[in-house]
Amino acid sequence: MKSAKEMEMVLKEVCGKEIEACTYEELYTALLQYVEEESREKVAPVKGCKLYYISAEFLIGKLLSNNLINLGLYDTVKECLEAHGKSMAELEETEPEPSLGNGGLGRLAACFLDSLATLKLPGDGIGLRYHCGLFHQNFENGVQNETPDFWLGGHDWAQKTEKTYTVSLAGKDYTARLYQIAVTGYEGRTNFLNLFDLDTIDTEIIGEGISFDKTDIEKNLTLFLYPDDSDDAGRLLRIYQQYLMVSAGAQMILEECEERGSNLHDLPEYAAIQINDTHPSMVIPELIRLLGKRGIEFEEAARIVTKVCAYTNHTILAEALEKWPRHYLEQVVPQLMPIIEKLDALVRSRTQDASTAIIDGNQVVHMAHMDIHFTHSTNGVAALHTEILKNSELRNFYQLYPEKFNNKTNGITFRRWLLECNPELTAMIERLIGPGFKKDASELEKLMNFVDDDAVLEELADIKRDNKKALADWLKHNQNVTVNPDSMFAVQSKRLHEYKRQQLNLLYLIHQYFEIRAGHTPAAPVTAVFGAKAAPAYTIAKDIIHALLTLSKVCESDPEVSKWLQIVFIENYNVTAAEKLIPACDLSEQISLASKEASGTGNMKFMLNGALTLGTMDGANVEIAEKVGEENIYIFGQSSAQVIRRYSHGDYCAREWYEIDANIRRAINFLTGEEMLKYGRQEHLERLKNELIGKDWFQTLPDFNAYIVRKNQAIADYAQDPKDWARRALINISRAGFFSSDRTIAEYNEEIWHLGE
Ligand code: 26V
Repeated sequence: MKSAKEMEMVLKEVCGKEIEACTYEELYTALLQYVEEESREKVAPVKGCKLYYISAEFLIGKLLSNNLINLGLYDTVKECLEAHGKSMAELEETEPEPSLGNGGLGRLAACFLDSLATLKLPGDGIGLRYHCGLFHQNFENGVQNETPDFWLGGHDWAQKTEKTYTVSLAGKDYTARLYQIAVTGYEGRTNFLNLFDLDTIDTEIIGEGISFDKTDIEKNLTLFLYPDDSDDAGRLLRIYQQYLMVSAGAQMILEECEERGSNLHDLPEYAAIQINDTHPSMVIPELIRLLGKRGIEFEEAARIVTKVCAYTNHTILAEALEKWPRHYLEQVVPQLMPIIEKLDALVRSRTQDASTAIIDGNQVVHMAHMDIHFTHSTNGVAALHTEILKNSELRNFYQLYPEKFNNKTNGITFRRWLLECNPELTAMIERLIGPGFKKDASELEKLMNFVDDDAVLEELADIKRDNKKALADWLKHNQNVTVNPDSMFAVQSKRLHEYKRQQLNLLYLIHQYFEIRAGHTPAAPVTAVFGAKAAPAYTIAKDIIHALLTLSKVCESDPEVSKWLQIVFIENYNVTAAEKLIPACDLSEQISLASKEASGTGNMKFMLNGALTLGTMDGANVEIAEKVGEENIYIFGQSSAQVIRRYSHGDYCAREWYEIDANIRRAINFLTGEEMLKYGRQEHLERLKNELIGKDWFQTLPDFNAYIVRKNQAIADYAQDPKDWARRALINISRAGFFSSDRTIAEYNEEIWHLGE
């Protein structure tokens, strides 16, 4: 362990001058280089089986502080910088956030890499080096606007290597180059995130906003994550991207295993591959193809690949379960089509059930079907989700292969989502129960000894107050909005999607607007905070953003209402923003339509940071409720069984609810009333109103009144008994241990991967 003095020597040497004389940019670069070297020291040779986690997304967040924490250097560096008048916070601002992911699926992959390295398990990530990643969001006149996020350019963590692989796309050869980001665990080993890219990518082809020529593969292949797929060219581009990732990845895996002594017939002893959702599914036929080229005949290759690969399902939403018209694959990856056909024939020899075919009667290729047939494990990401897969969505597959199905409830890394983002709370916990919880999260349970300790509860409340103040300062600095840290912070931050039901929150806020104007003020002032990006082509999602931004102005301009209710929308919500927002939250909004949110992981982050959850019995909320007990969570709404029944009967009629219920009618009509039209756009608001009355596919209206009651109960409890609120927050923290991704990864390893050292 280095002292601050030694750290000073290191920095001075790398920068070639006194720390005082360095810019933050220079210090950042020096530290990046230093951390890189320290991380490399922890690279260990692999014995036995190694994991390859293939994923289209890795939402890793900024790396400097995280790596310093994991290397045990954070306090030393901070002390050293402060001794020379430099601030860690300003240093952190110089680092761009890597734009390699979109939401929970990508963040989960990043948490998993941290836990693998922390548990000293050999496990690398495989993905793509997107030049602009997901778009940058800003609001212009109340509307989401998308621009490219040029996060590359300065000094970044991905090191260019000399390793390249040839990948054939539509019959033409391209050279995929490997870049590597070192992933250092907390007191653990160093693994790598392997990212592939082409040398020929050209950001100059980006035109207005995030538009570009989708057919110019050589220049565009890794420009953006999830390019707009509303046309053929966009959908083909997705397949091009996916194949680049899996073909280069599969070649790298085989090369590594052969170097370590595999004869490829014994590949399952050397490699485990986890397929993160369906985006990397083509790795199955690609591996079979590559094994074939090395002389292994088809049936054996299919058996080997089935043993090596495992698949994780992250959603039951039909539109997210990828399926491609056969002619797309014939165009982009003609070399895979004969293999996919043979796999389909093999399936048909196993079962008569046409619903499980890989290629259906309409010549559409179902990627998830291929995954389930030709991997040895299919897992859901929370207990309820896995049950729904087994009993509803994937029932026919479960009947075929009951032994393949298993649950792995998601988790989050406590290093980033507690140690890094909430140092004050971390220090308090450490003082009370010692440092063991950092590596064994179940030790948080020891905090239960303090739930009746007034001094501890007061301290916890003070920490929350400080974090709210810090968020308020950050919002002032970044968006020039002023919020009241003495109000209750109710936060809904996640991708914008109708199933997540930001529109339910919107209707509640309209309801509150009416109530306040009628003199029925809430028990405490409330700040409703949102963070959400909408997919650029998802019209209704963008309309919901517009309605919230418009309502925010309506509330702000009304002096009666603004005393009690403020709506804040964080621009460009990302990992960096989440790290500020989550520690400052009082009430965590997890209000998806039951059955639709596979797990959620934000729910876990908020709980760990001492927020109480207001949620439906969906995803991991169910397990959170089980852990904390019903008095320490606010549950409302229809059950998943009720929702599934309603869908299967097809008898939900939003208009009936609208016509019968005056509260619902009042809130929905307000969308196009004069207050809203004063600031908002009629076309957007009208479309949303019509959607809610005419369709409401995610059943917002049946849960509306229950949501109002539960939320107002939470606000009243918060206002009336702050000490009891703190007590319940502490119970939530102490019961959060289960949701550590270390636990999740240990389960994957014991039941699926069986990794070596
Ligand atoms: C699908 C699609 C479809 C086309 C547009 C772009 C796009 C991007 C991502 C996906 C995959 C959706 C699956 C997903 O992100 N699931 C989330 O996974 C989290 C980690 O398991 C889980 O906590 C969330 O509940 C689940 O929604």
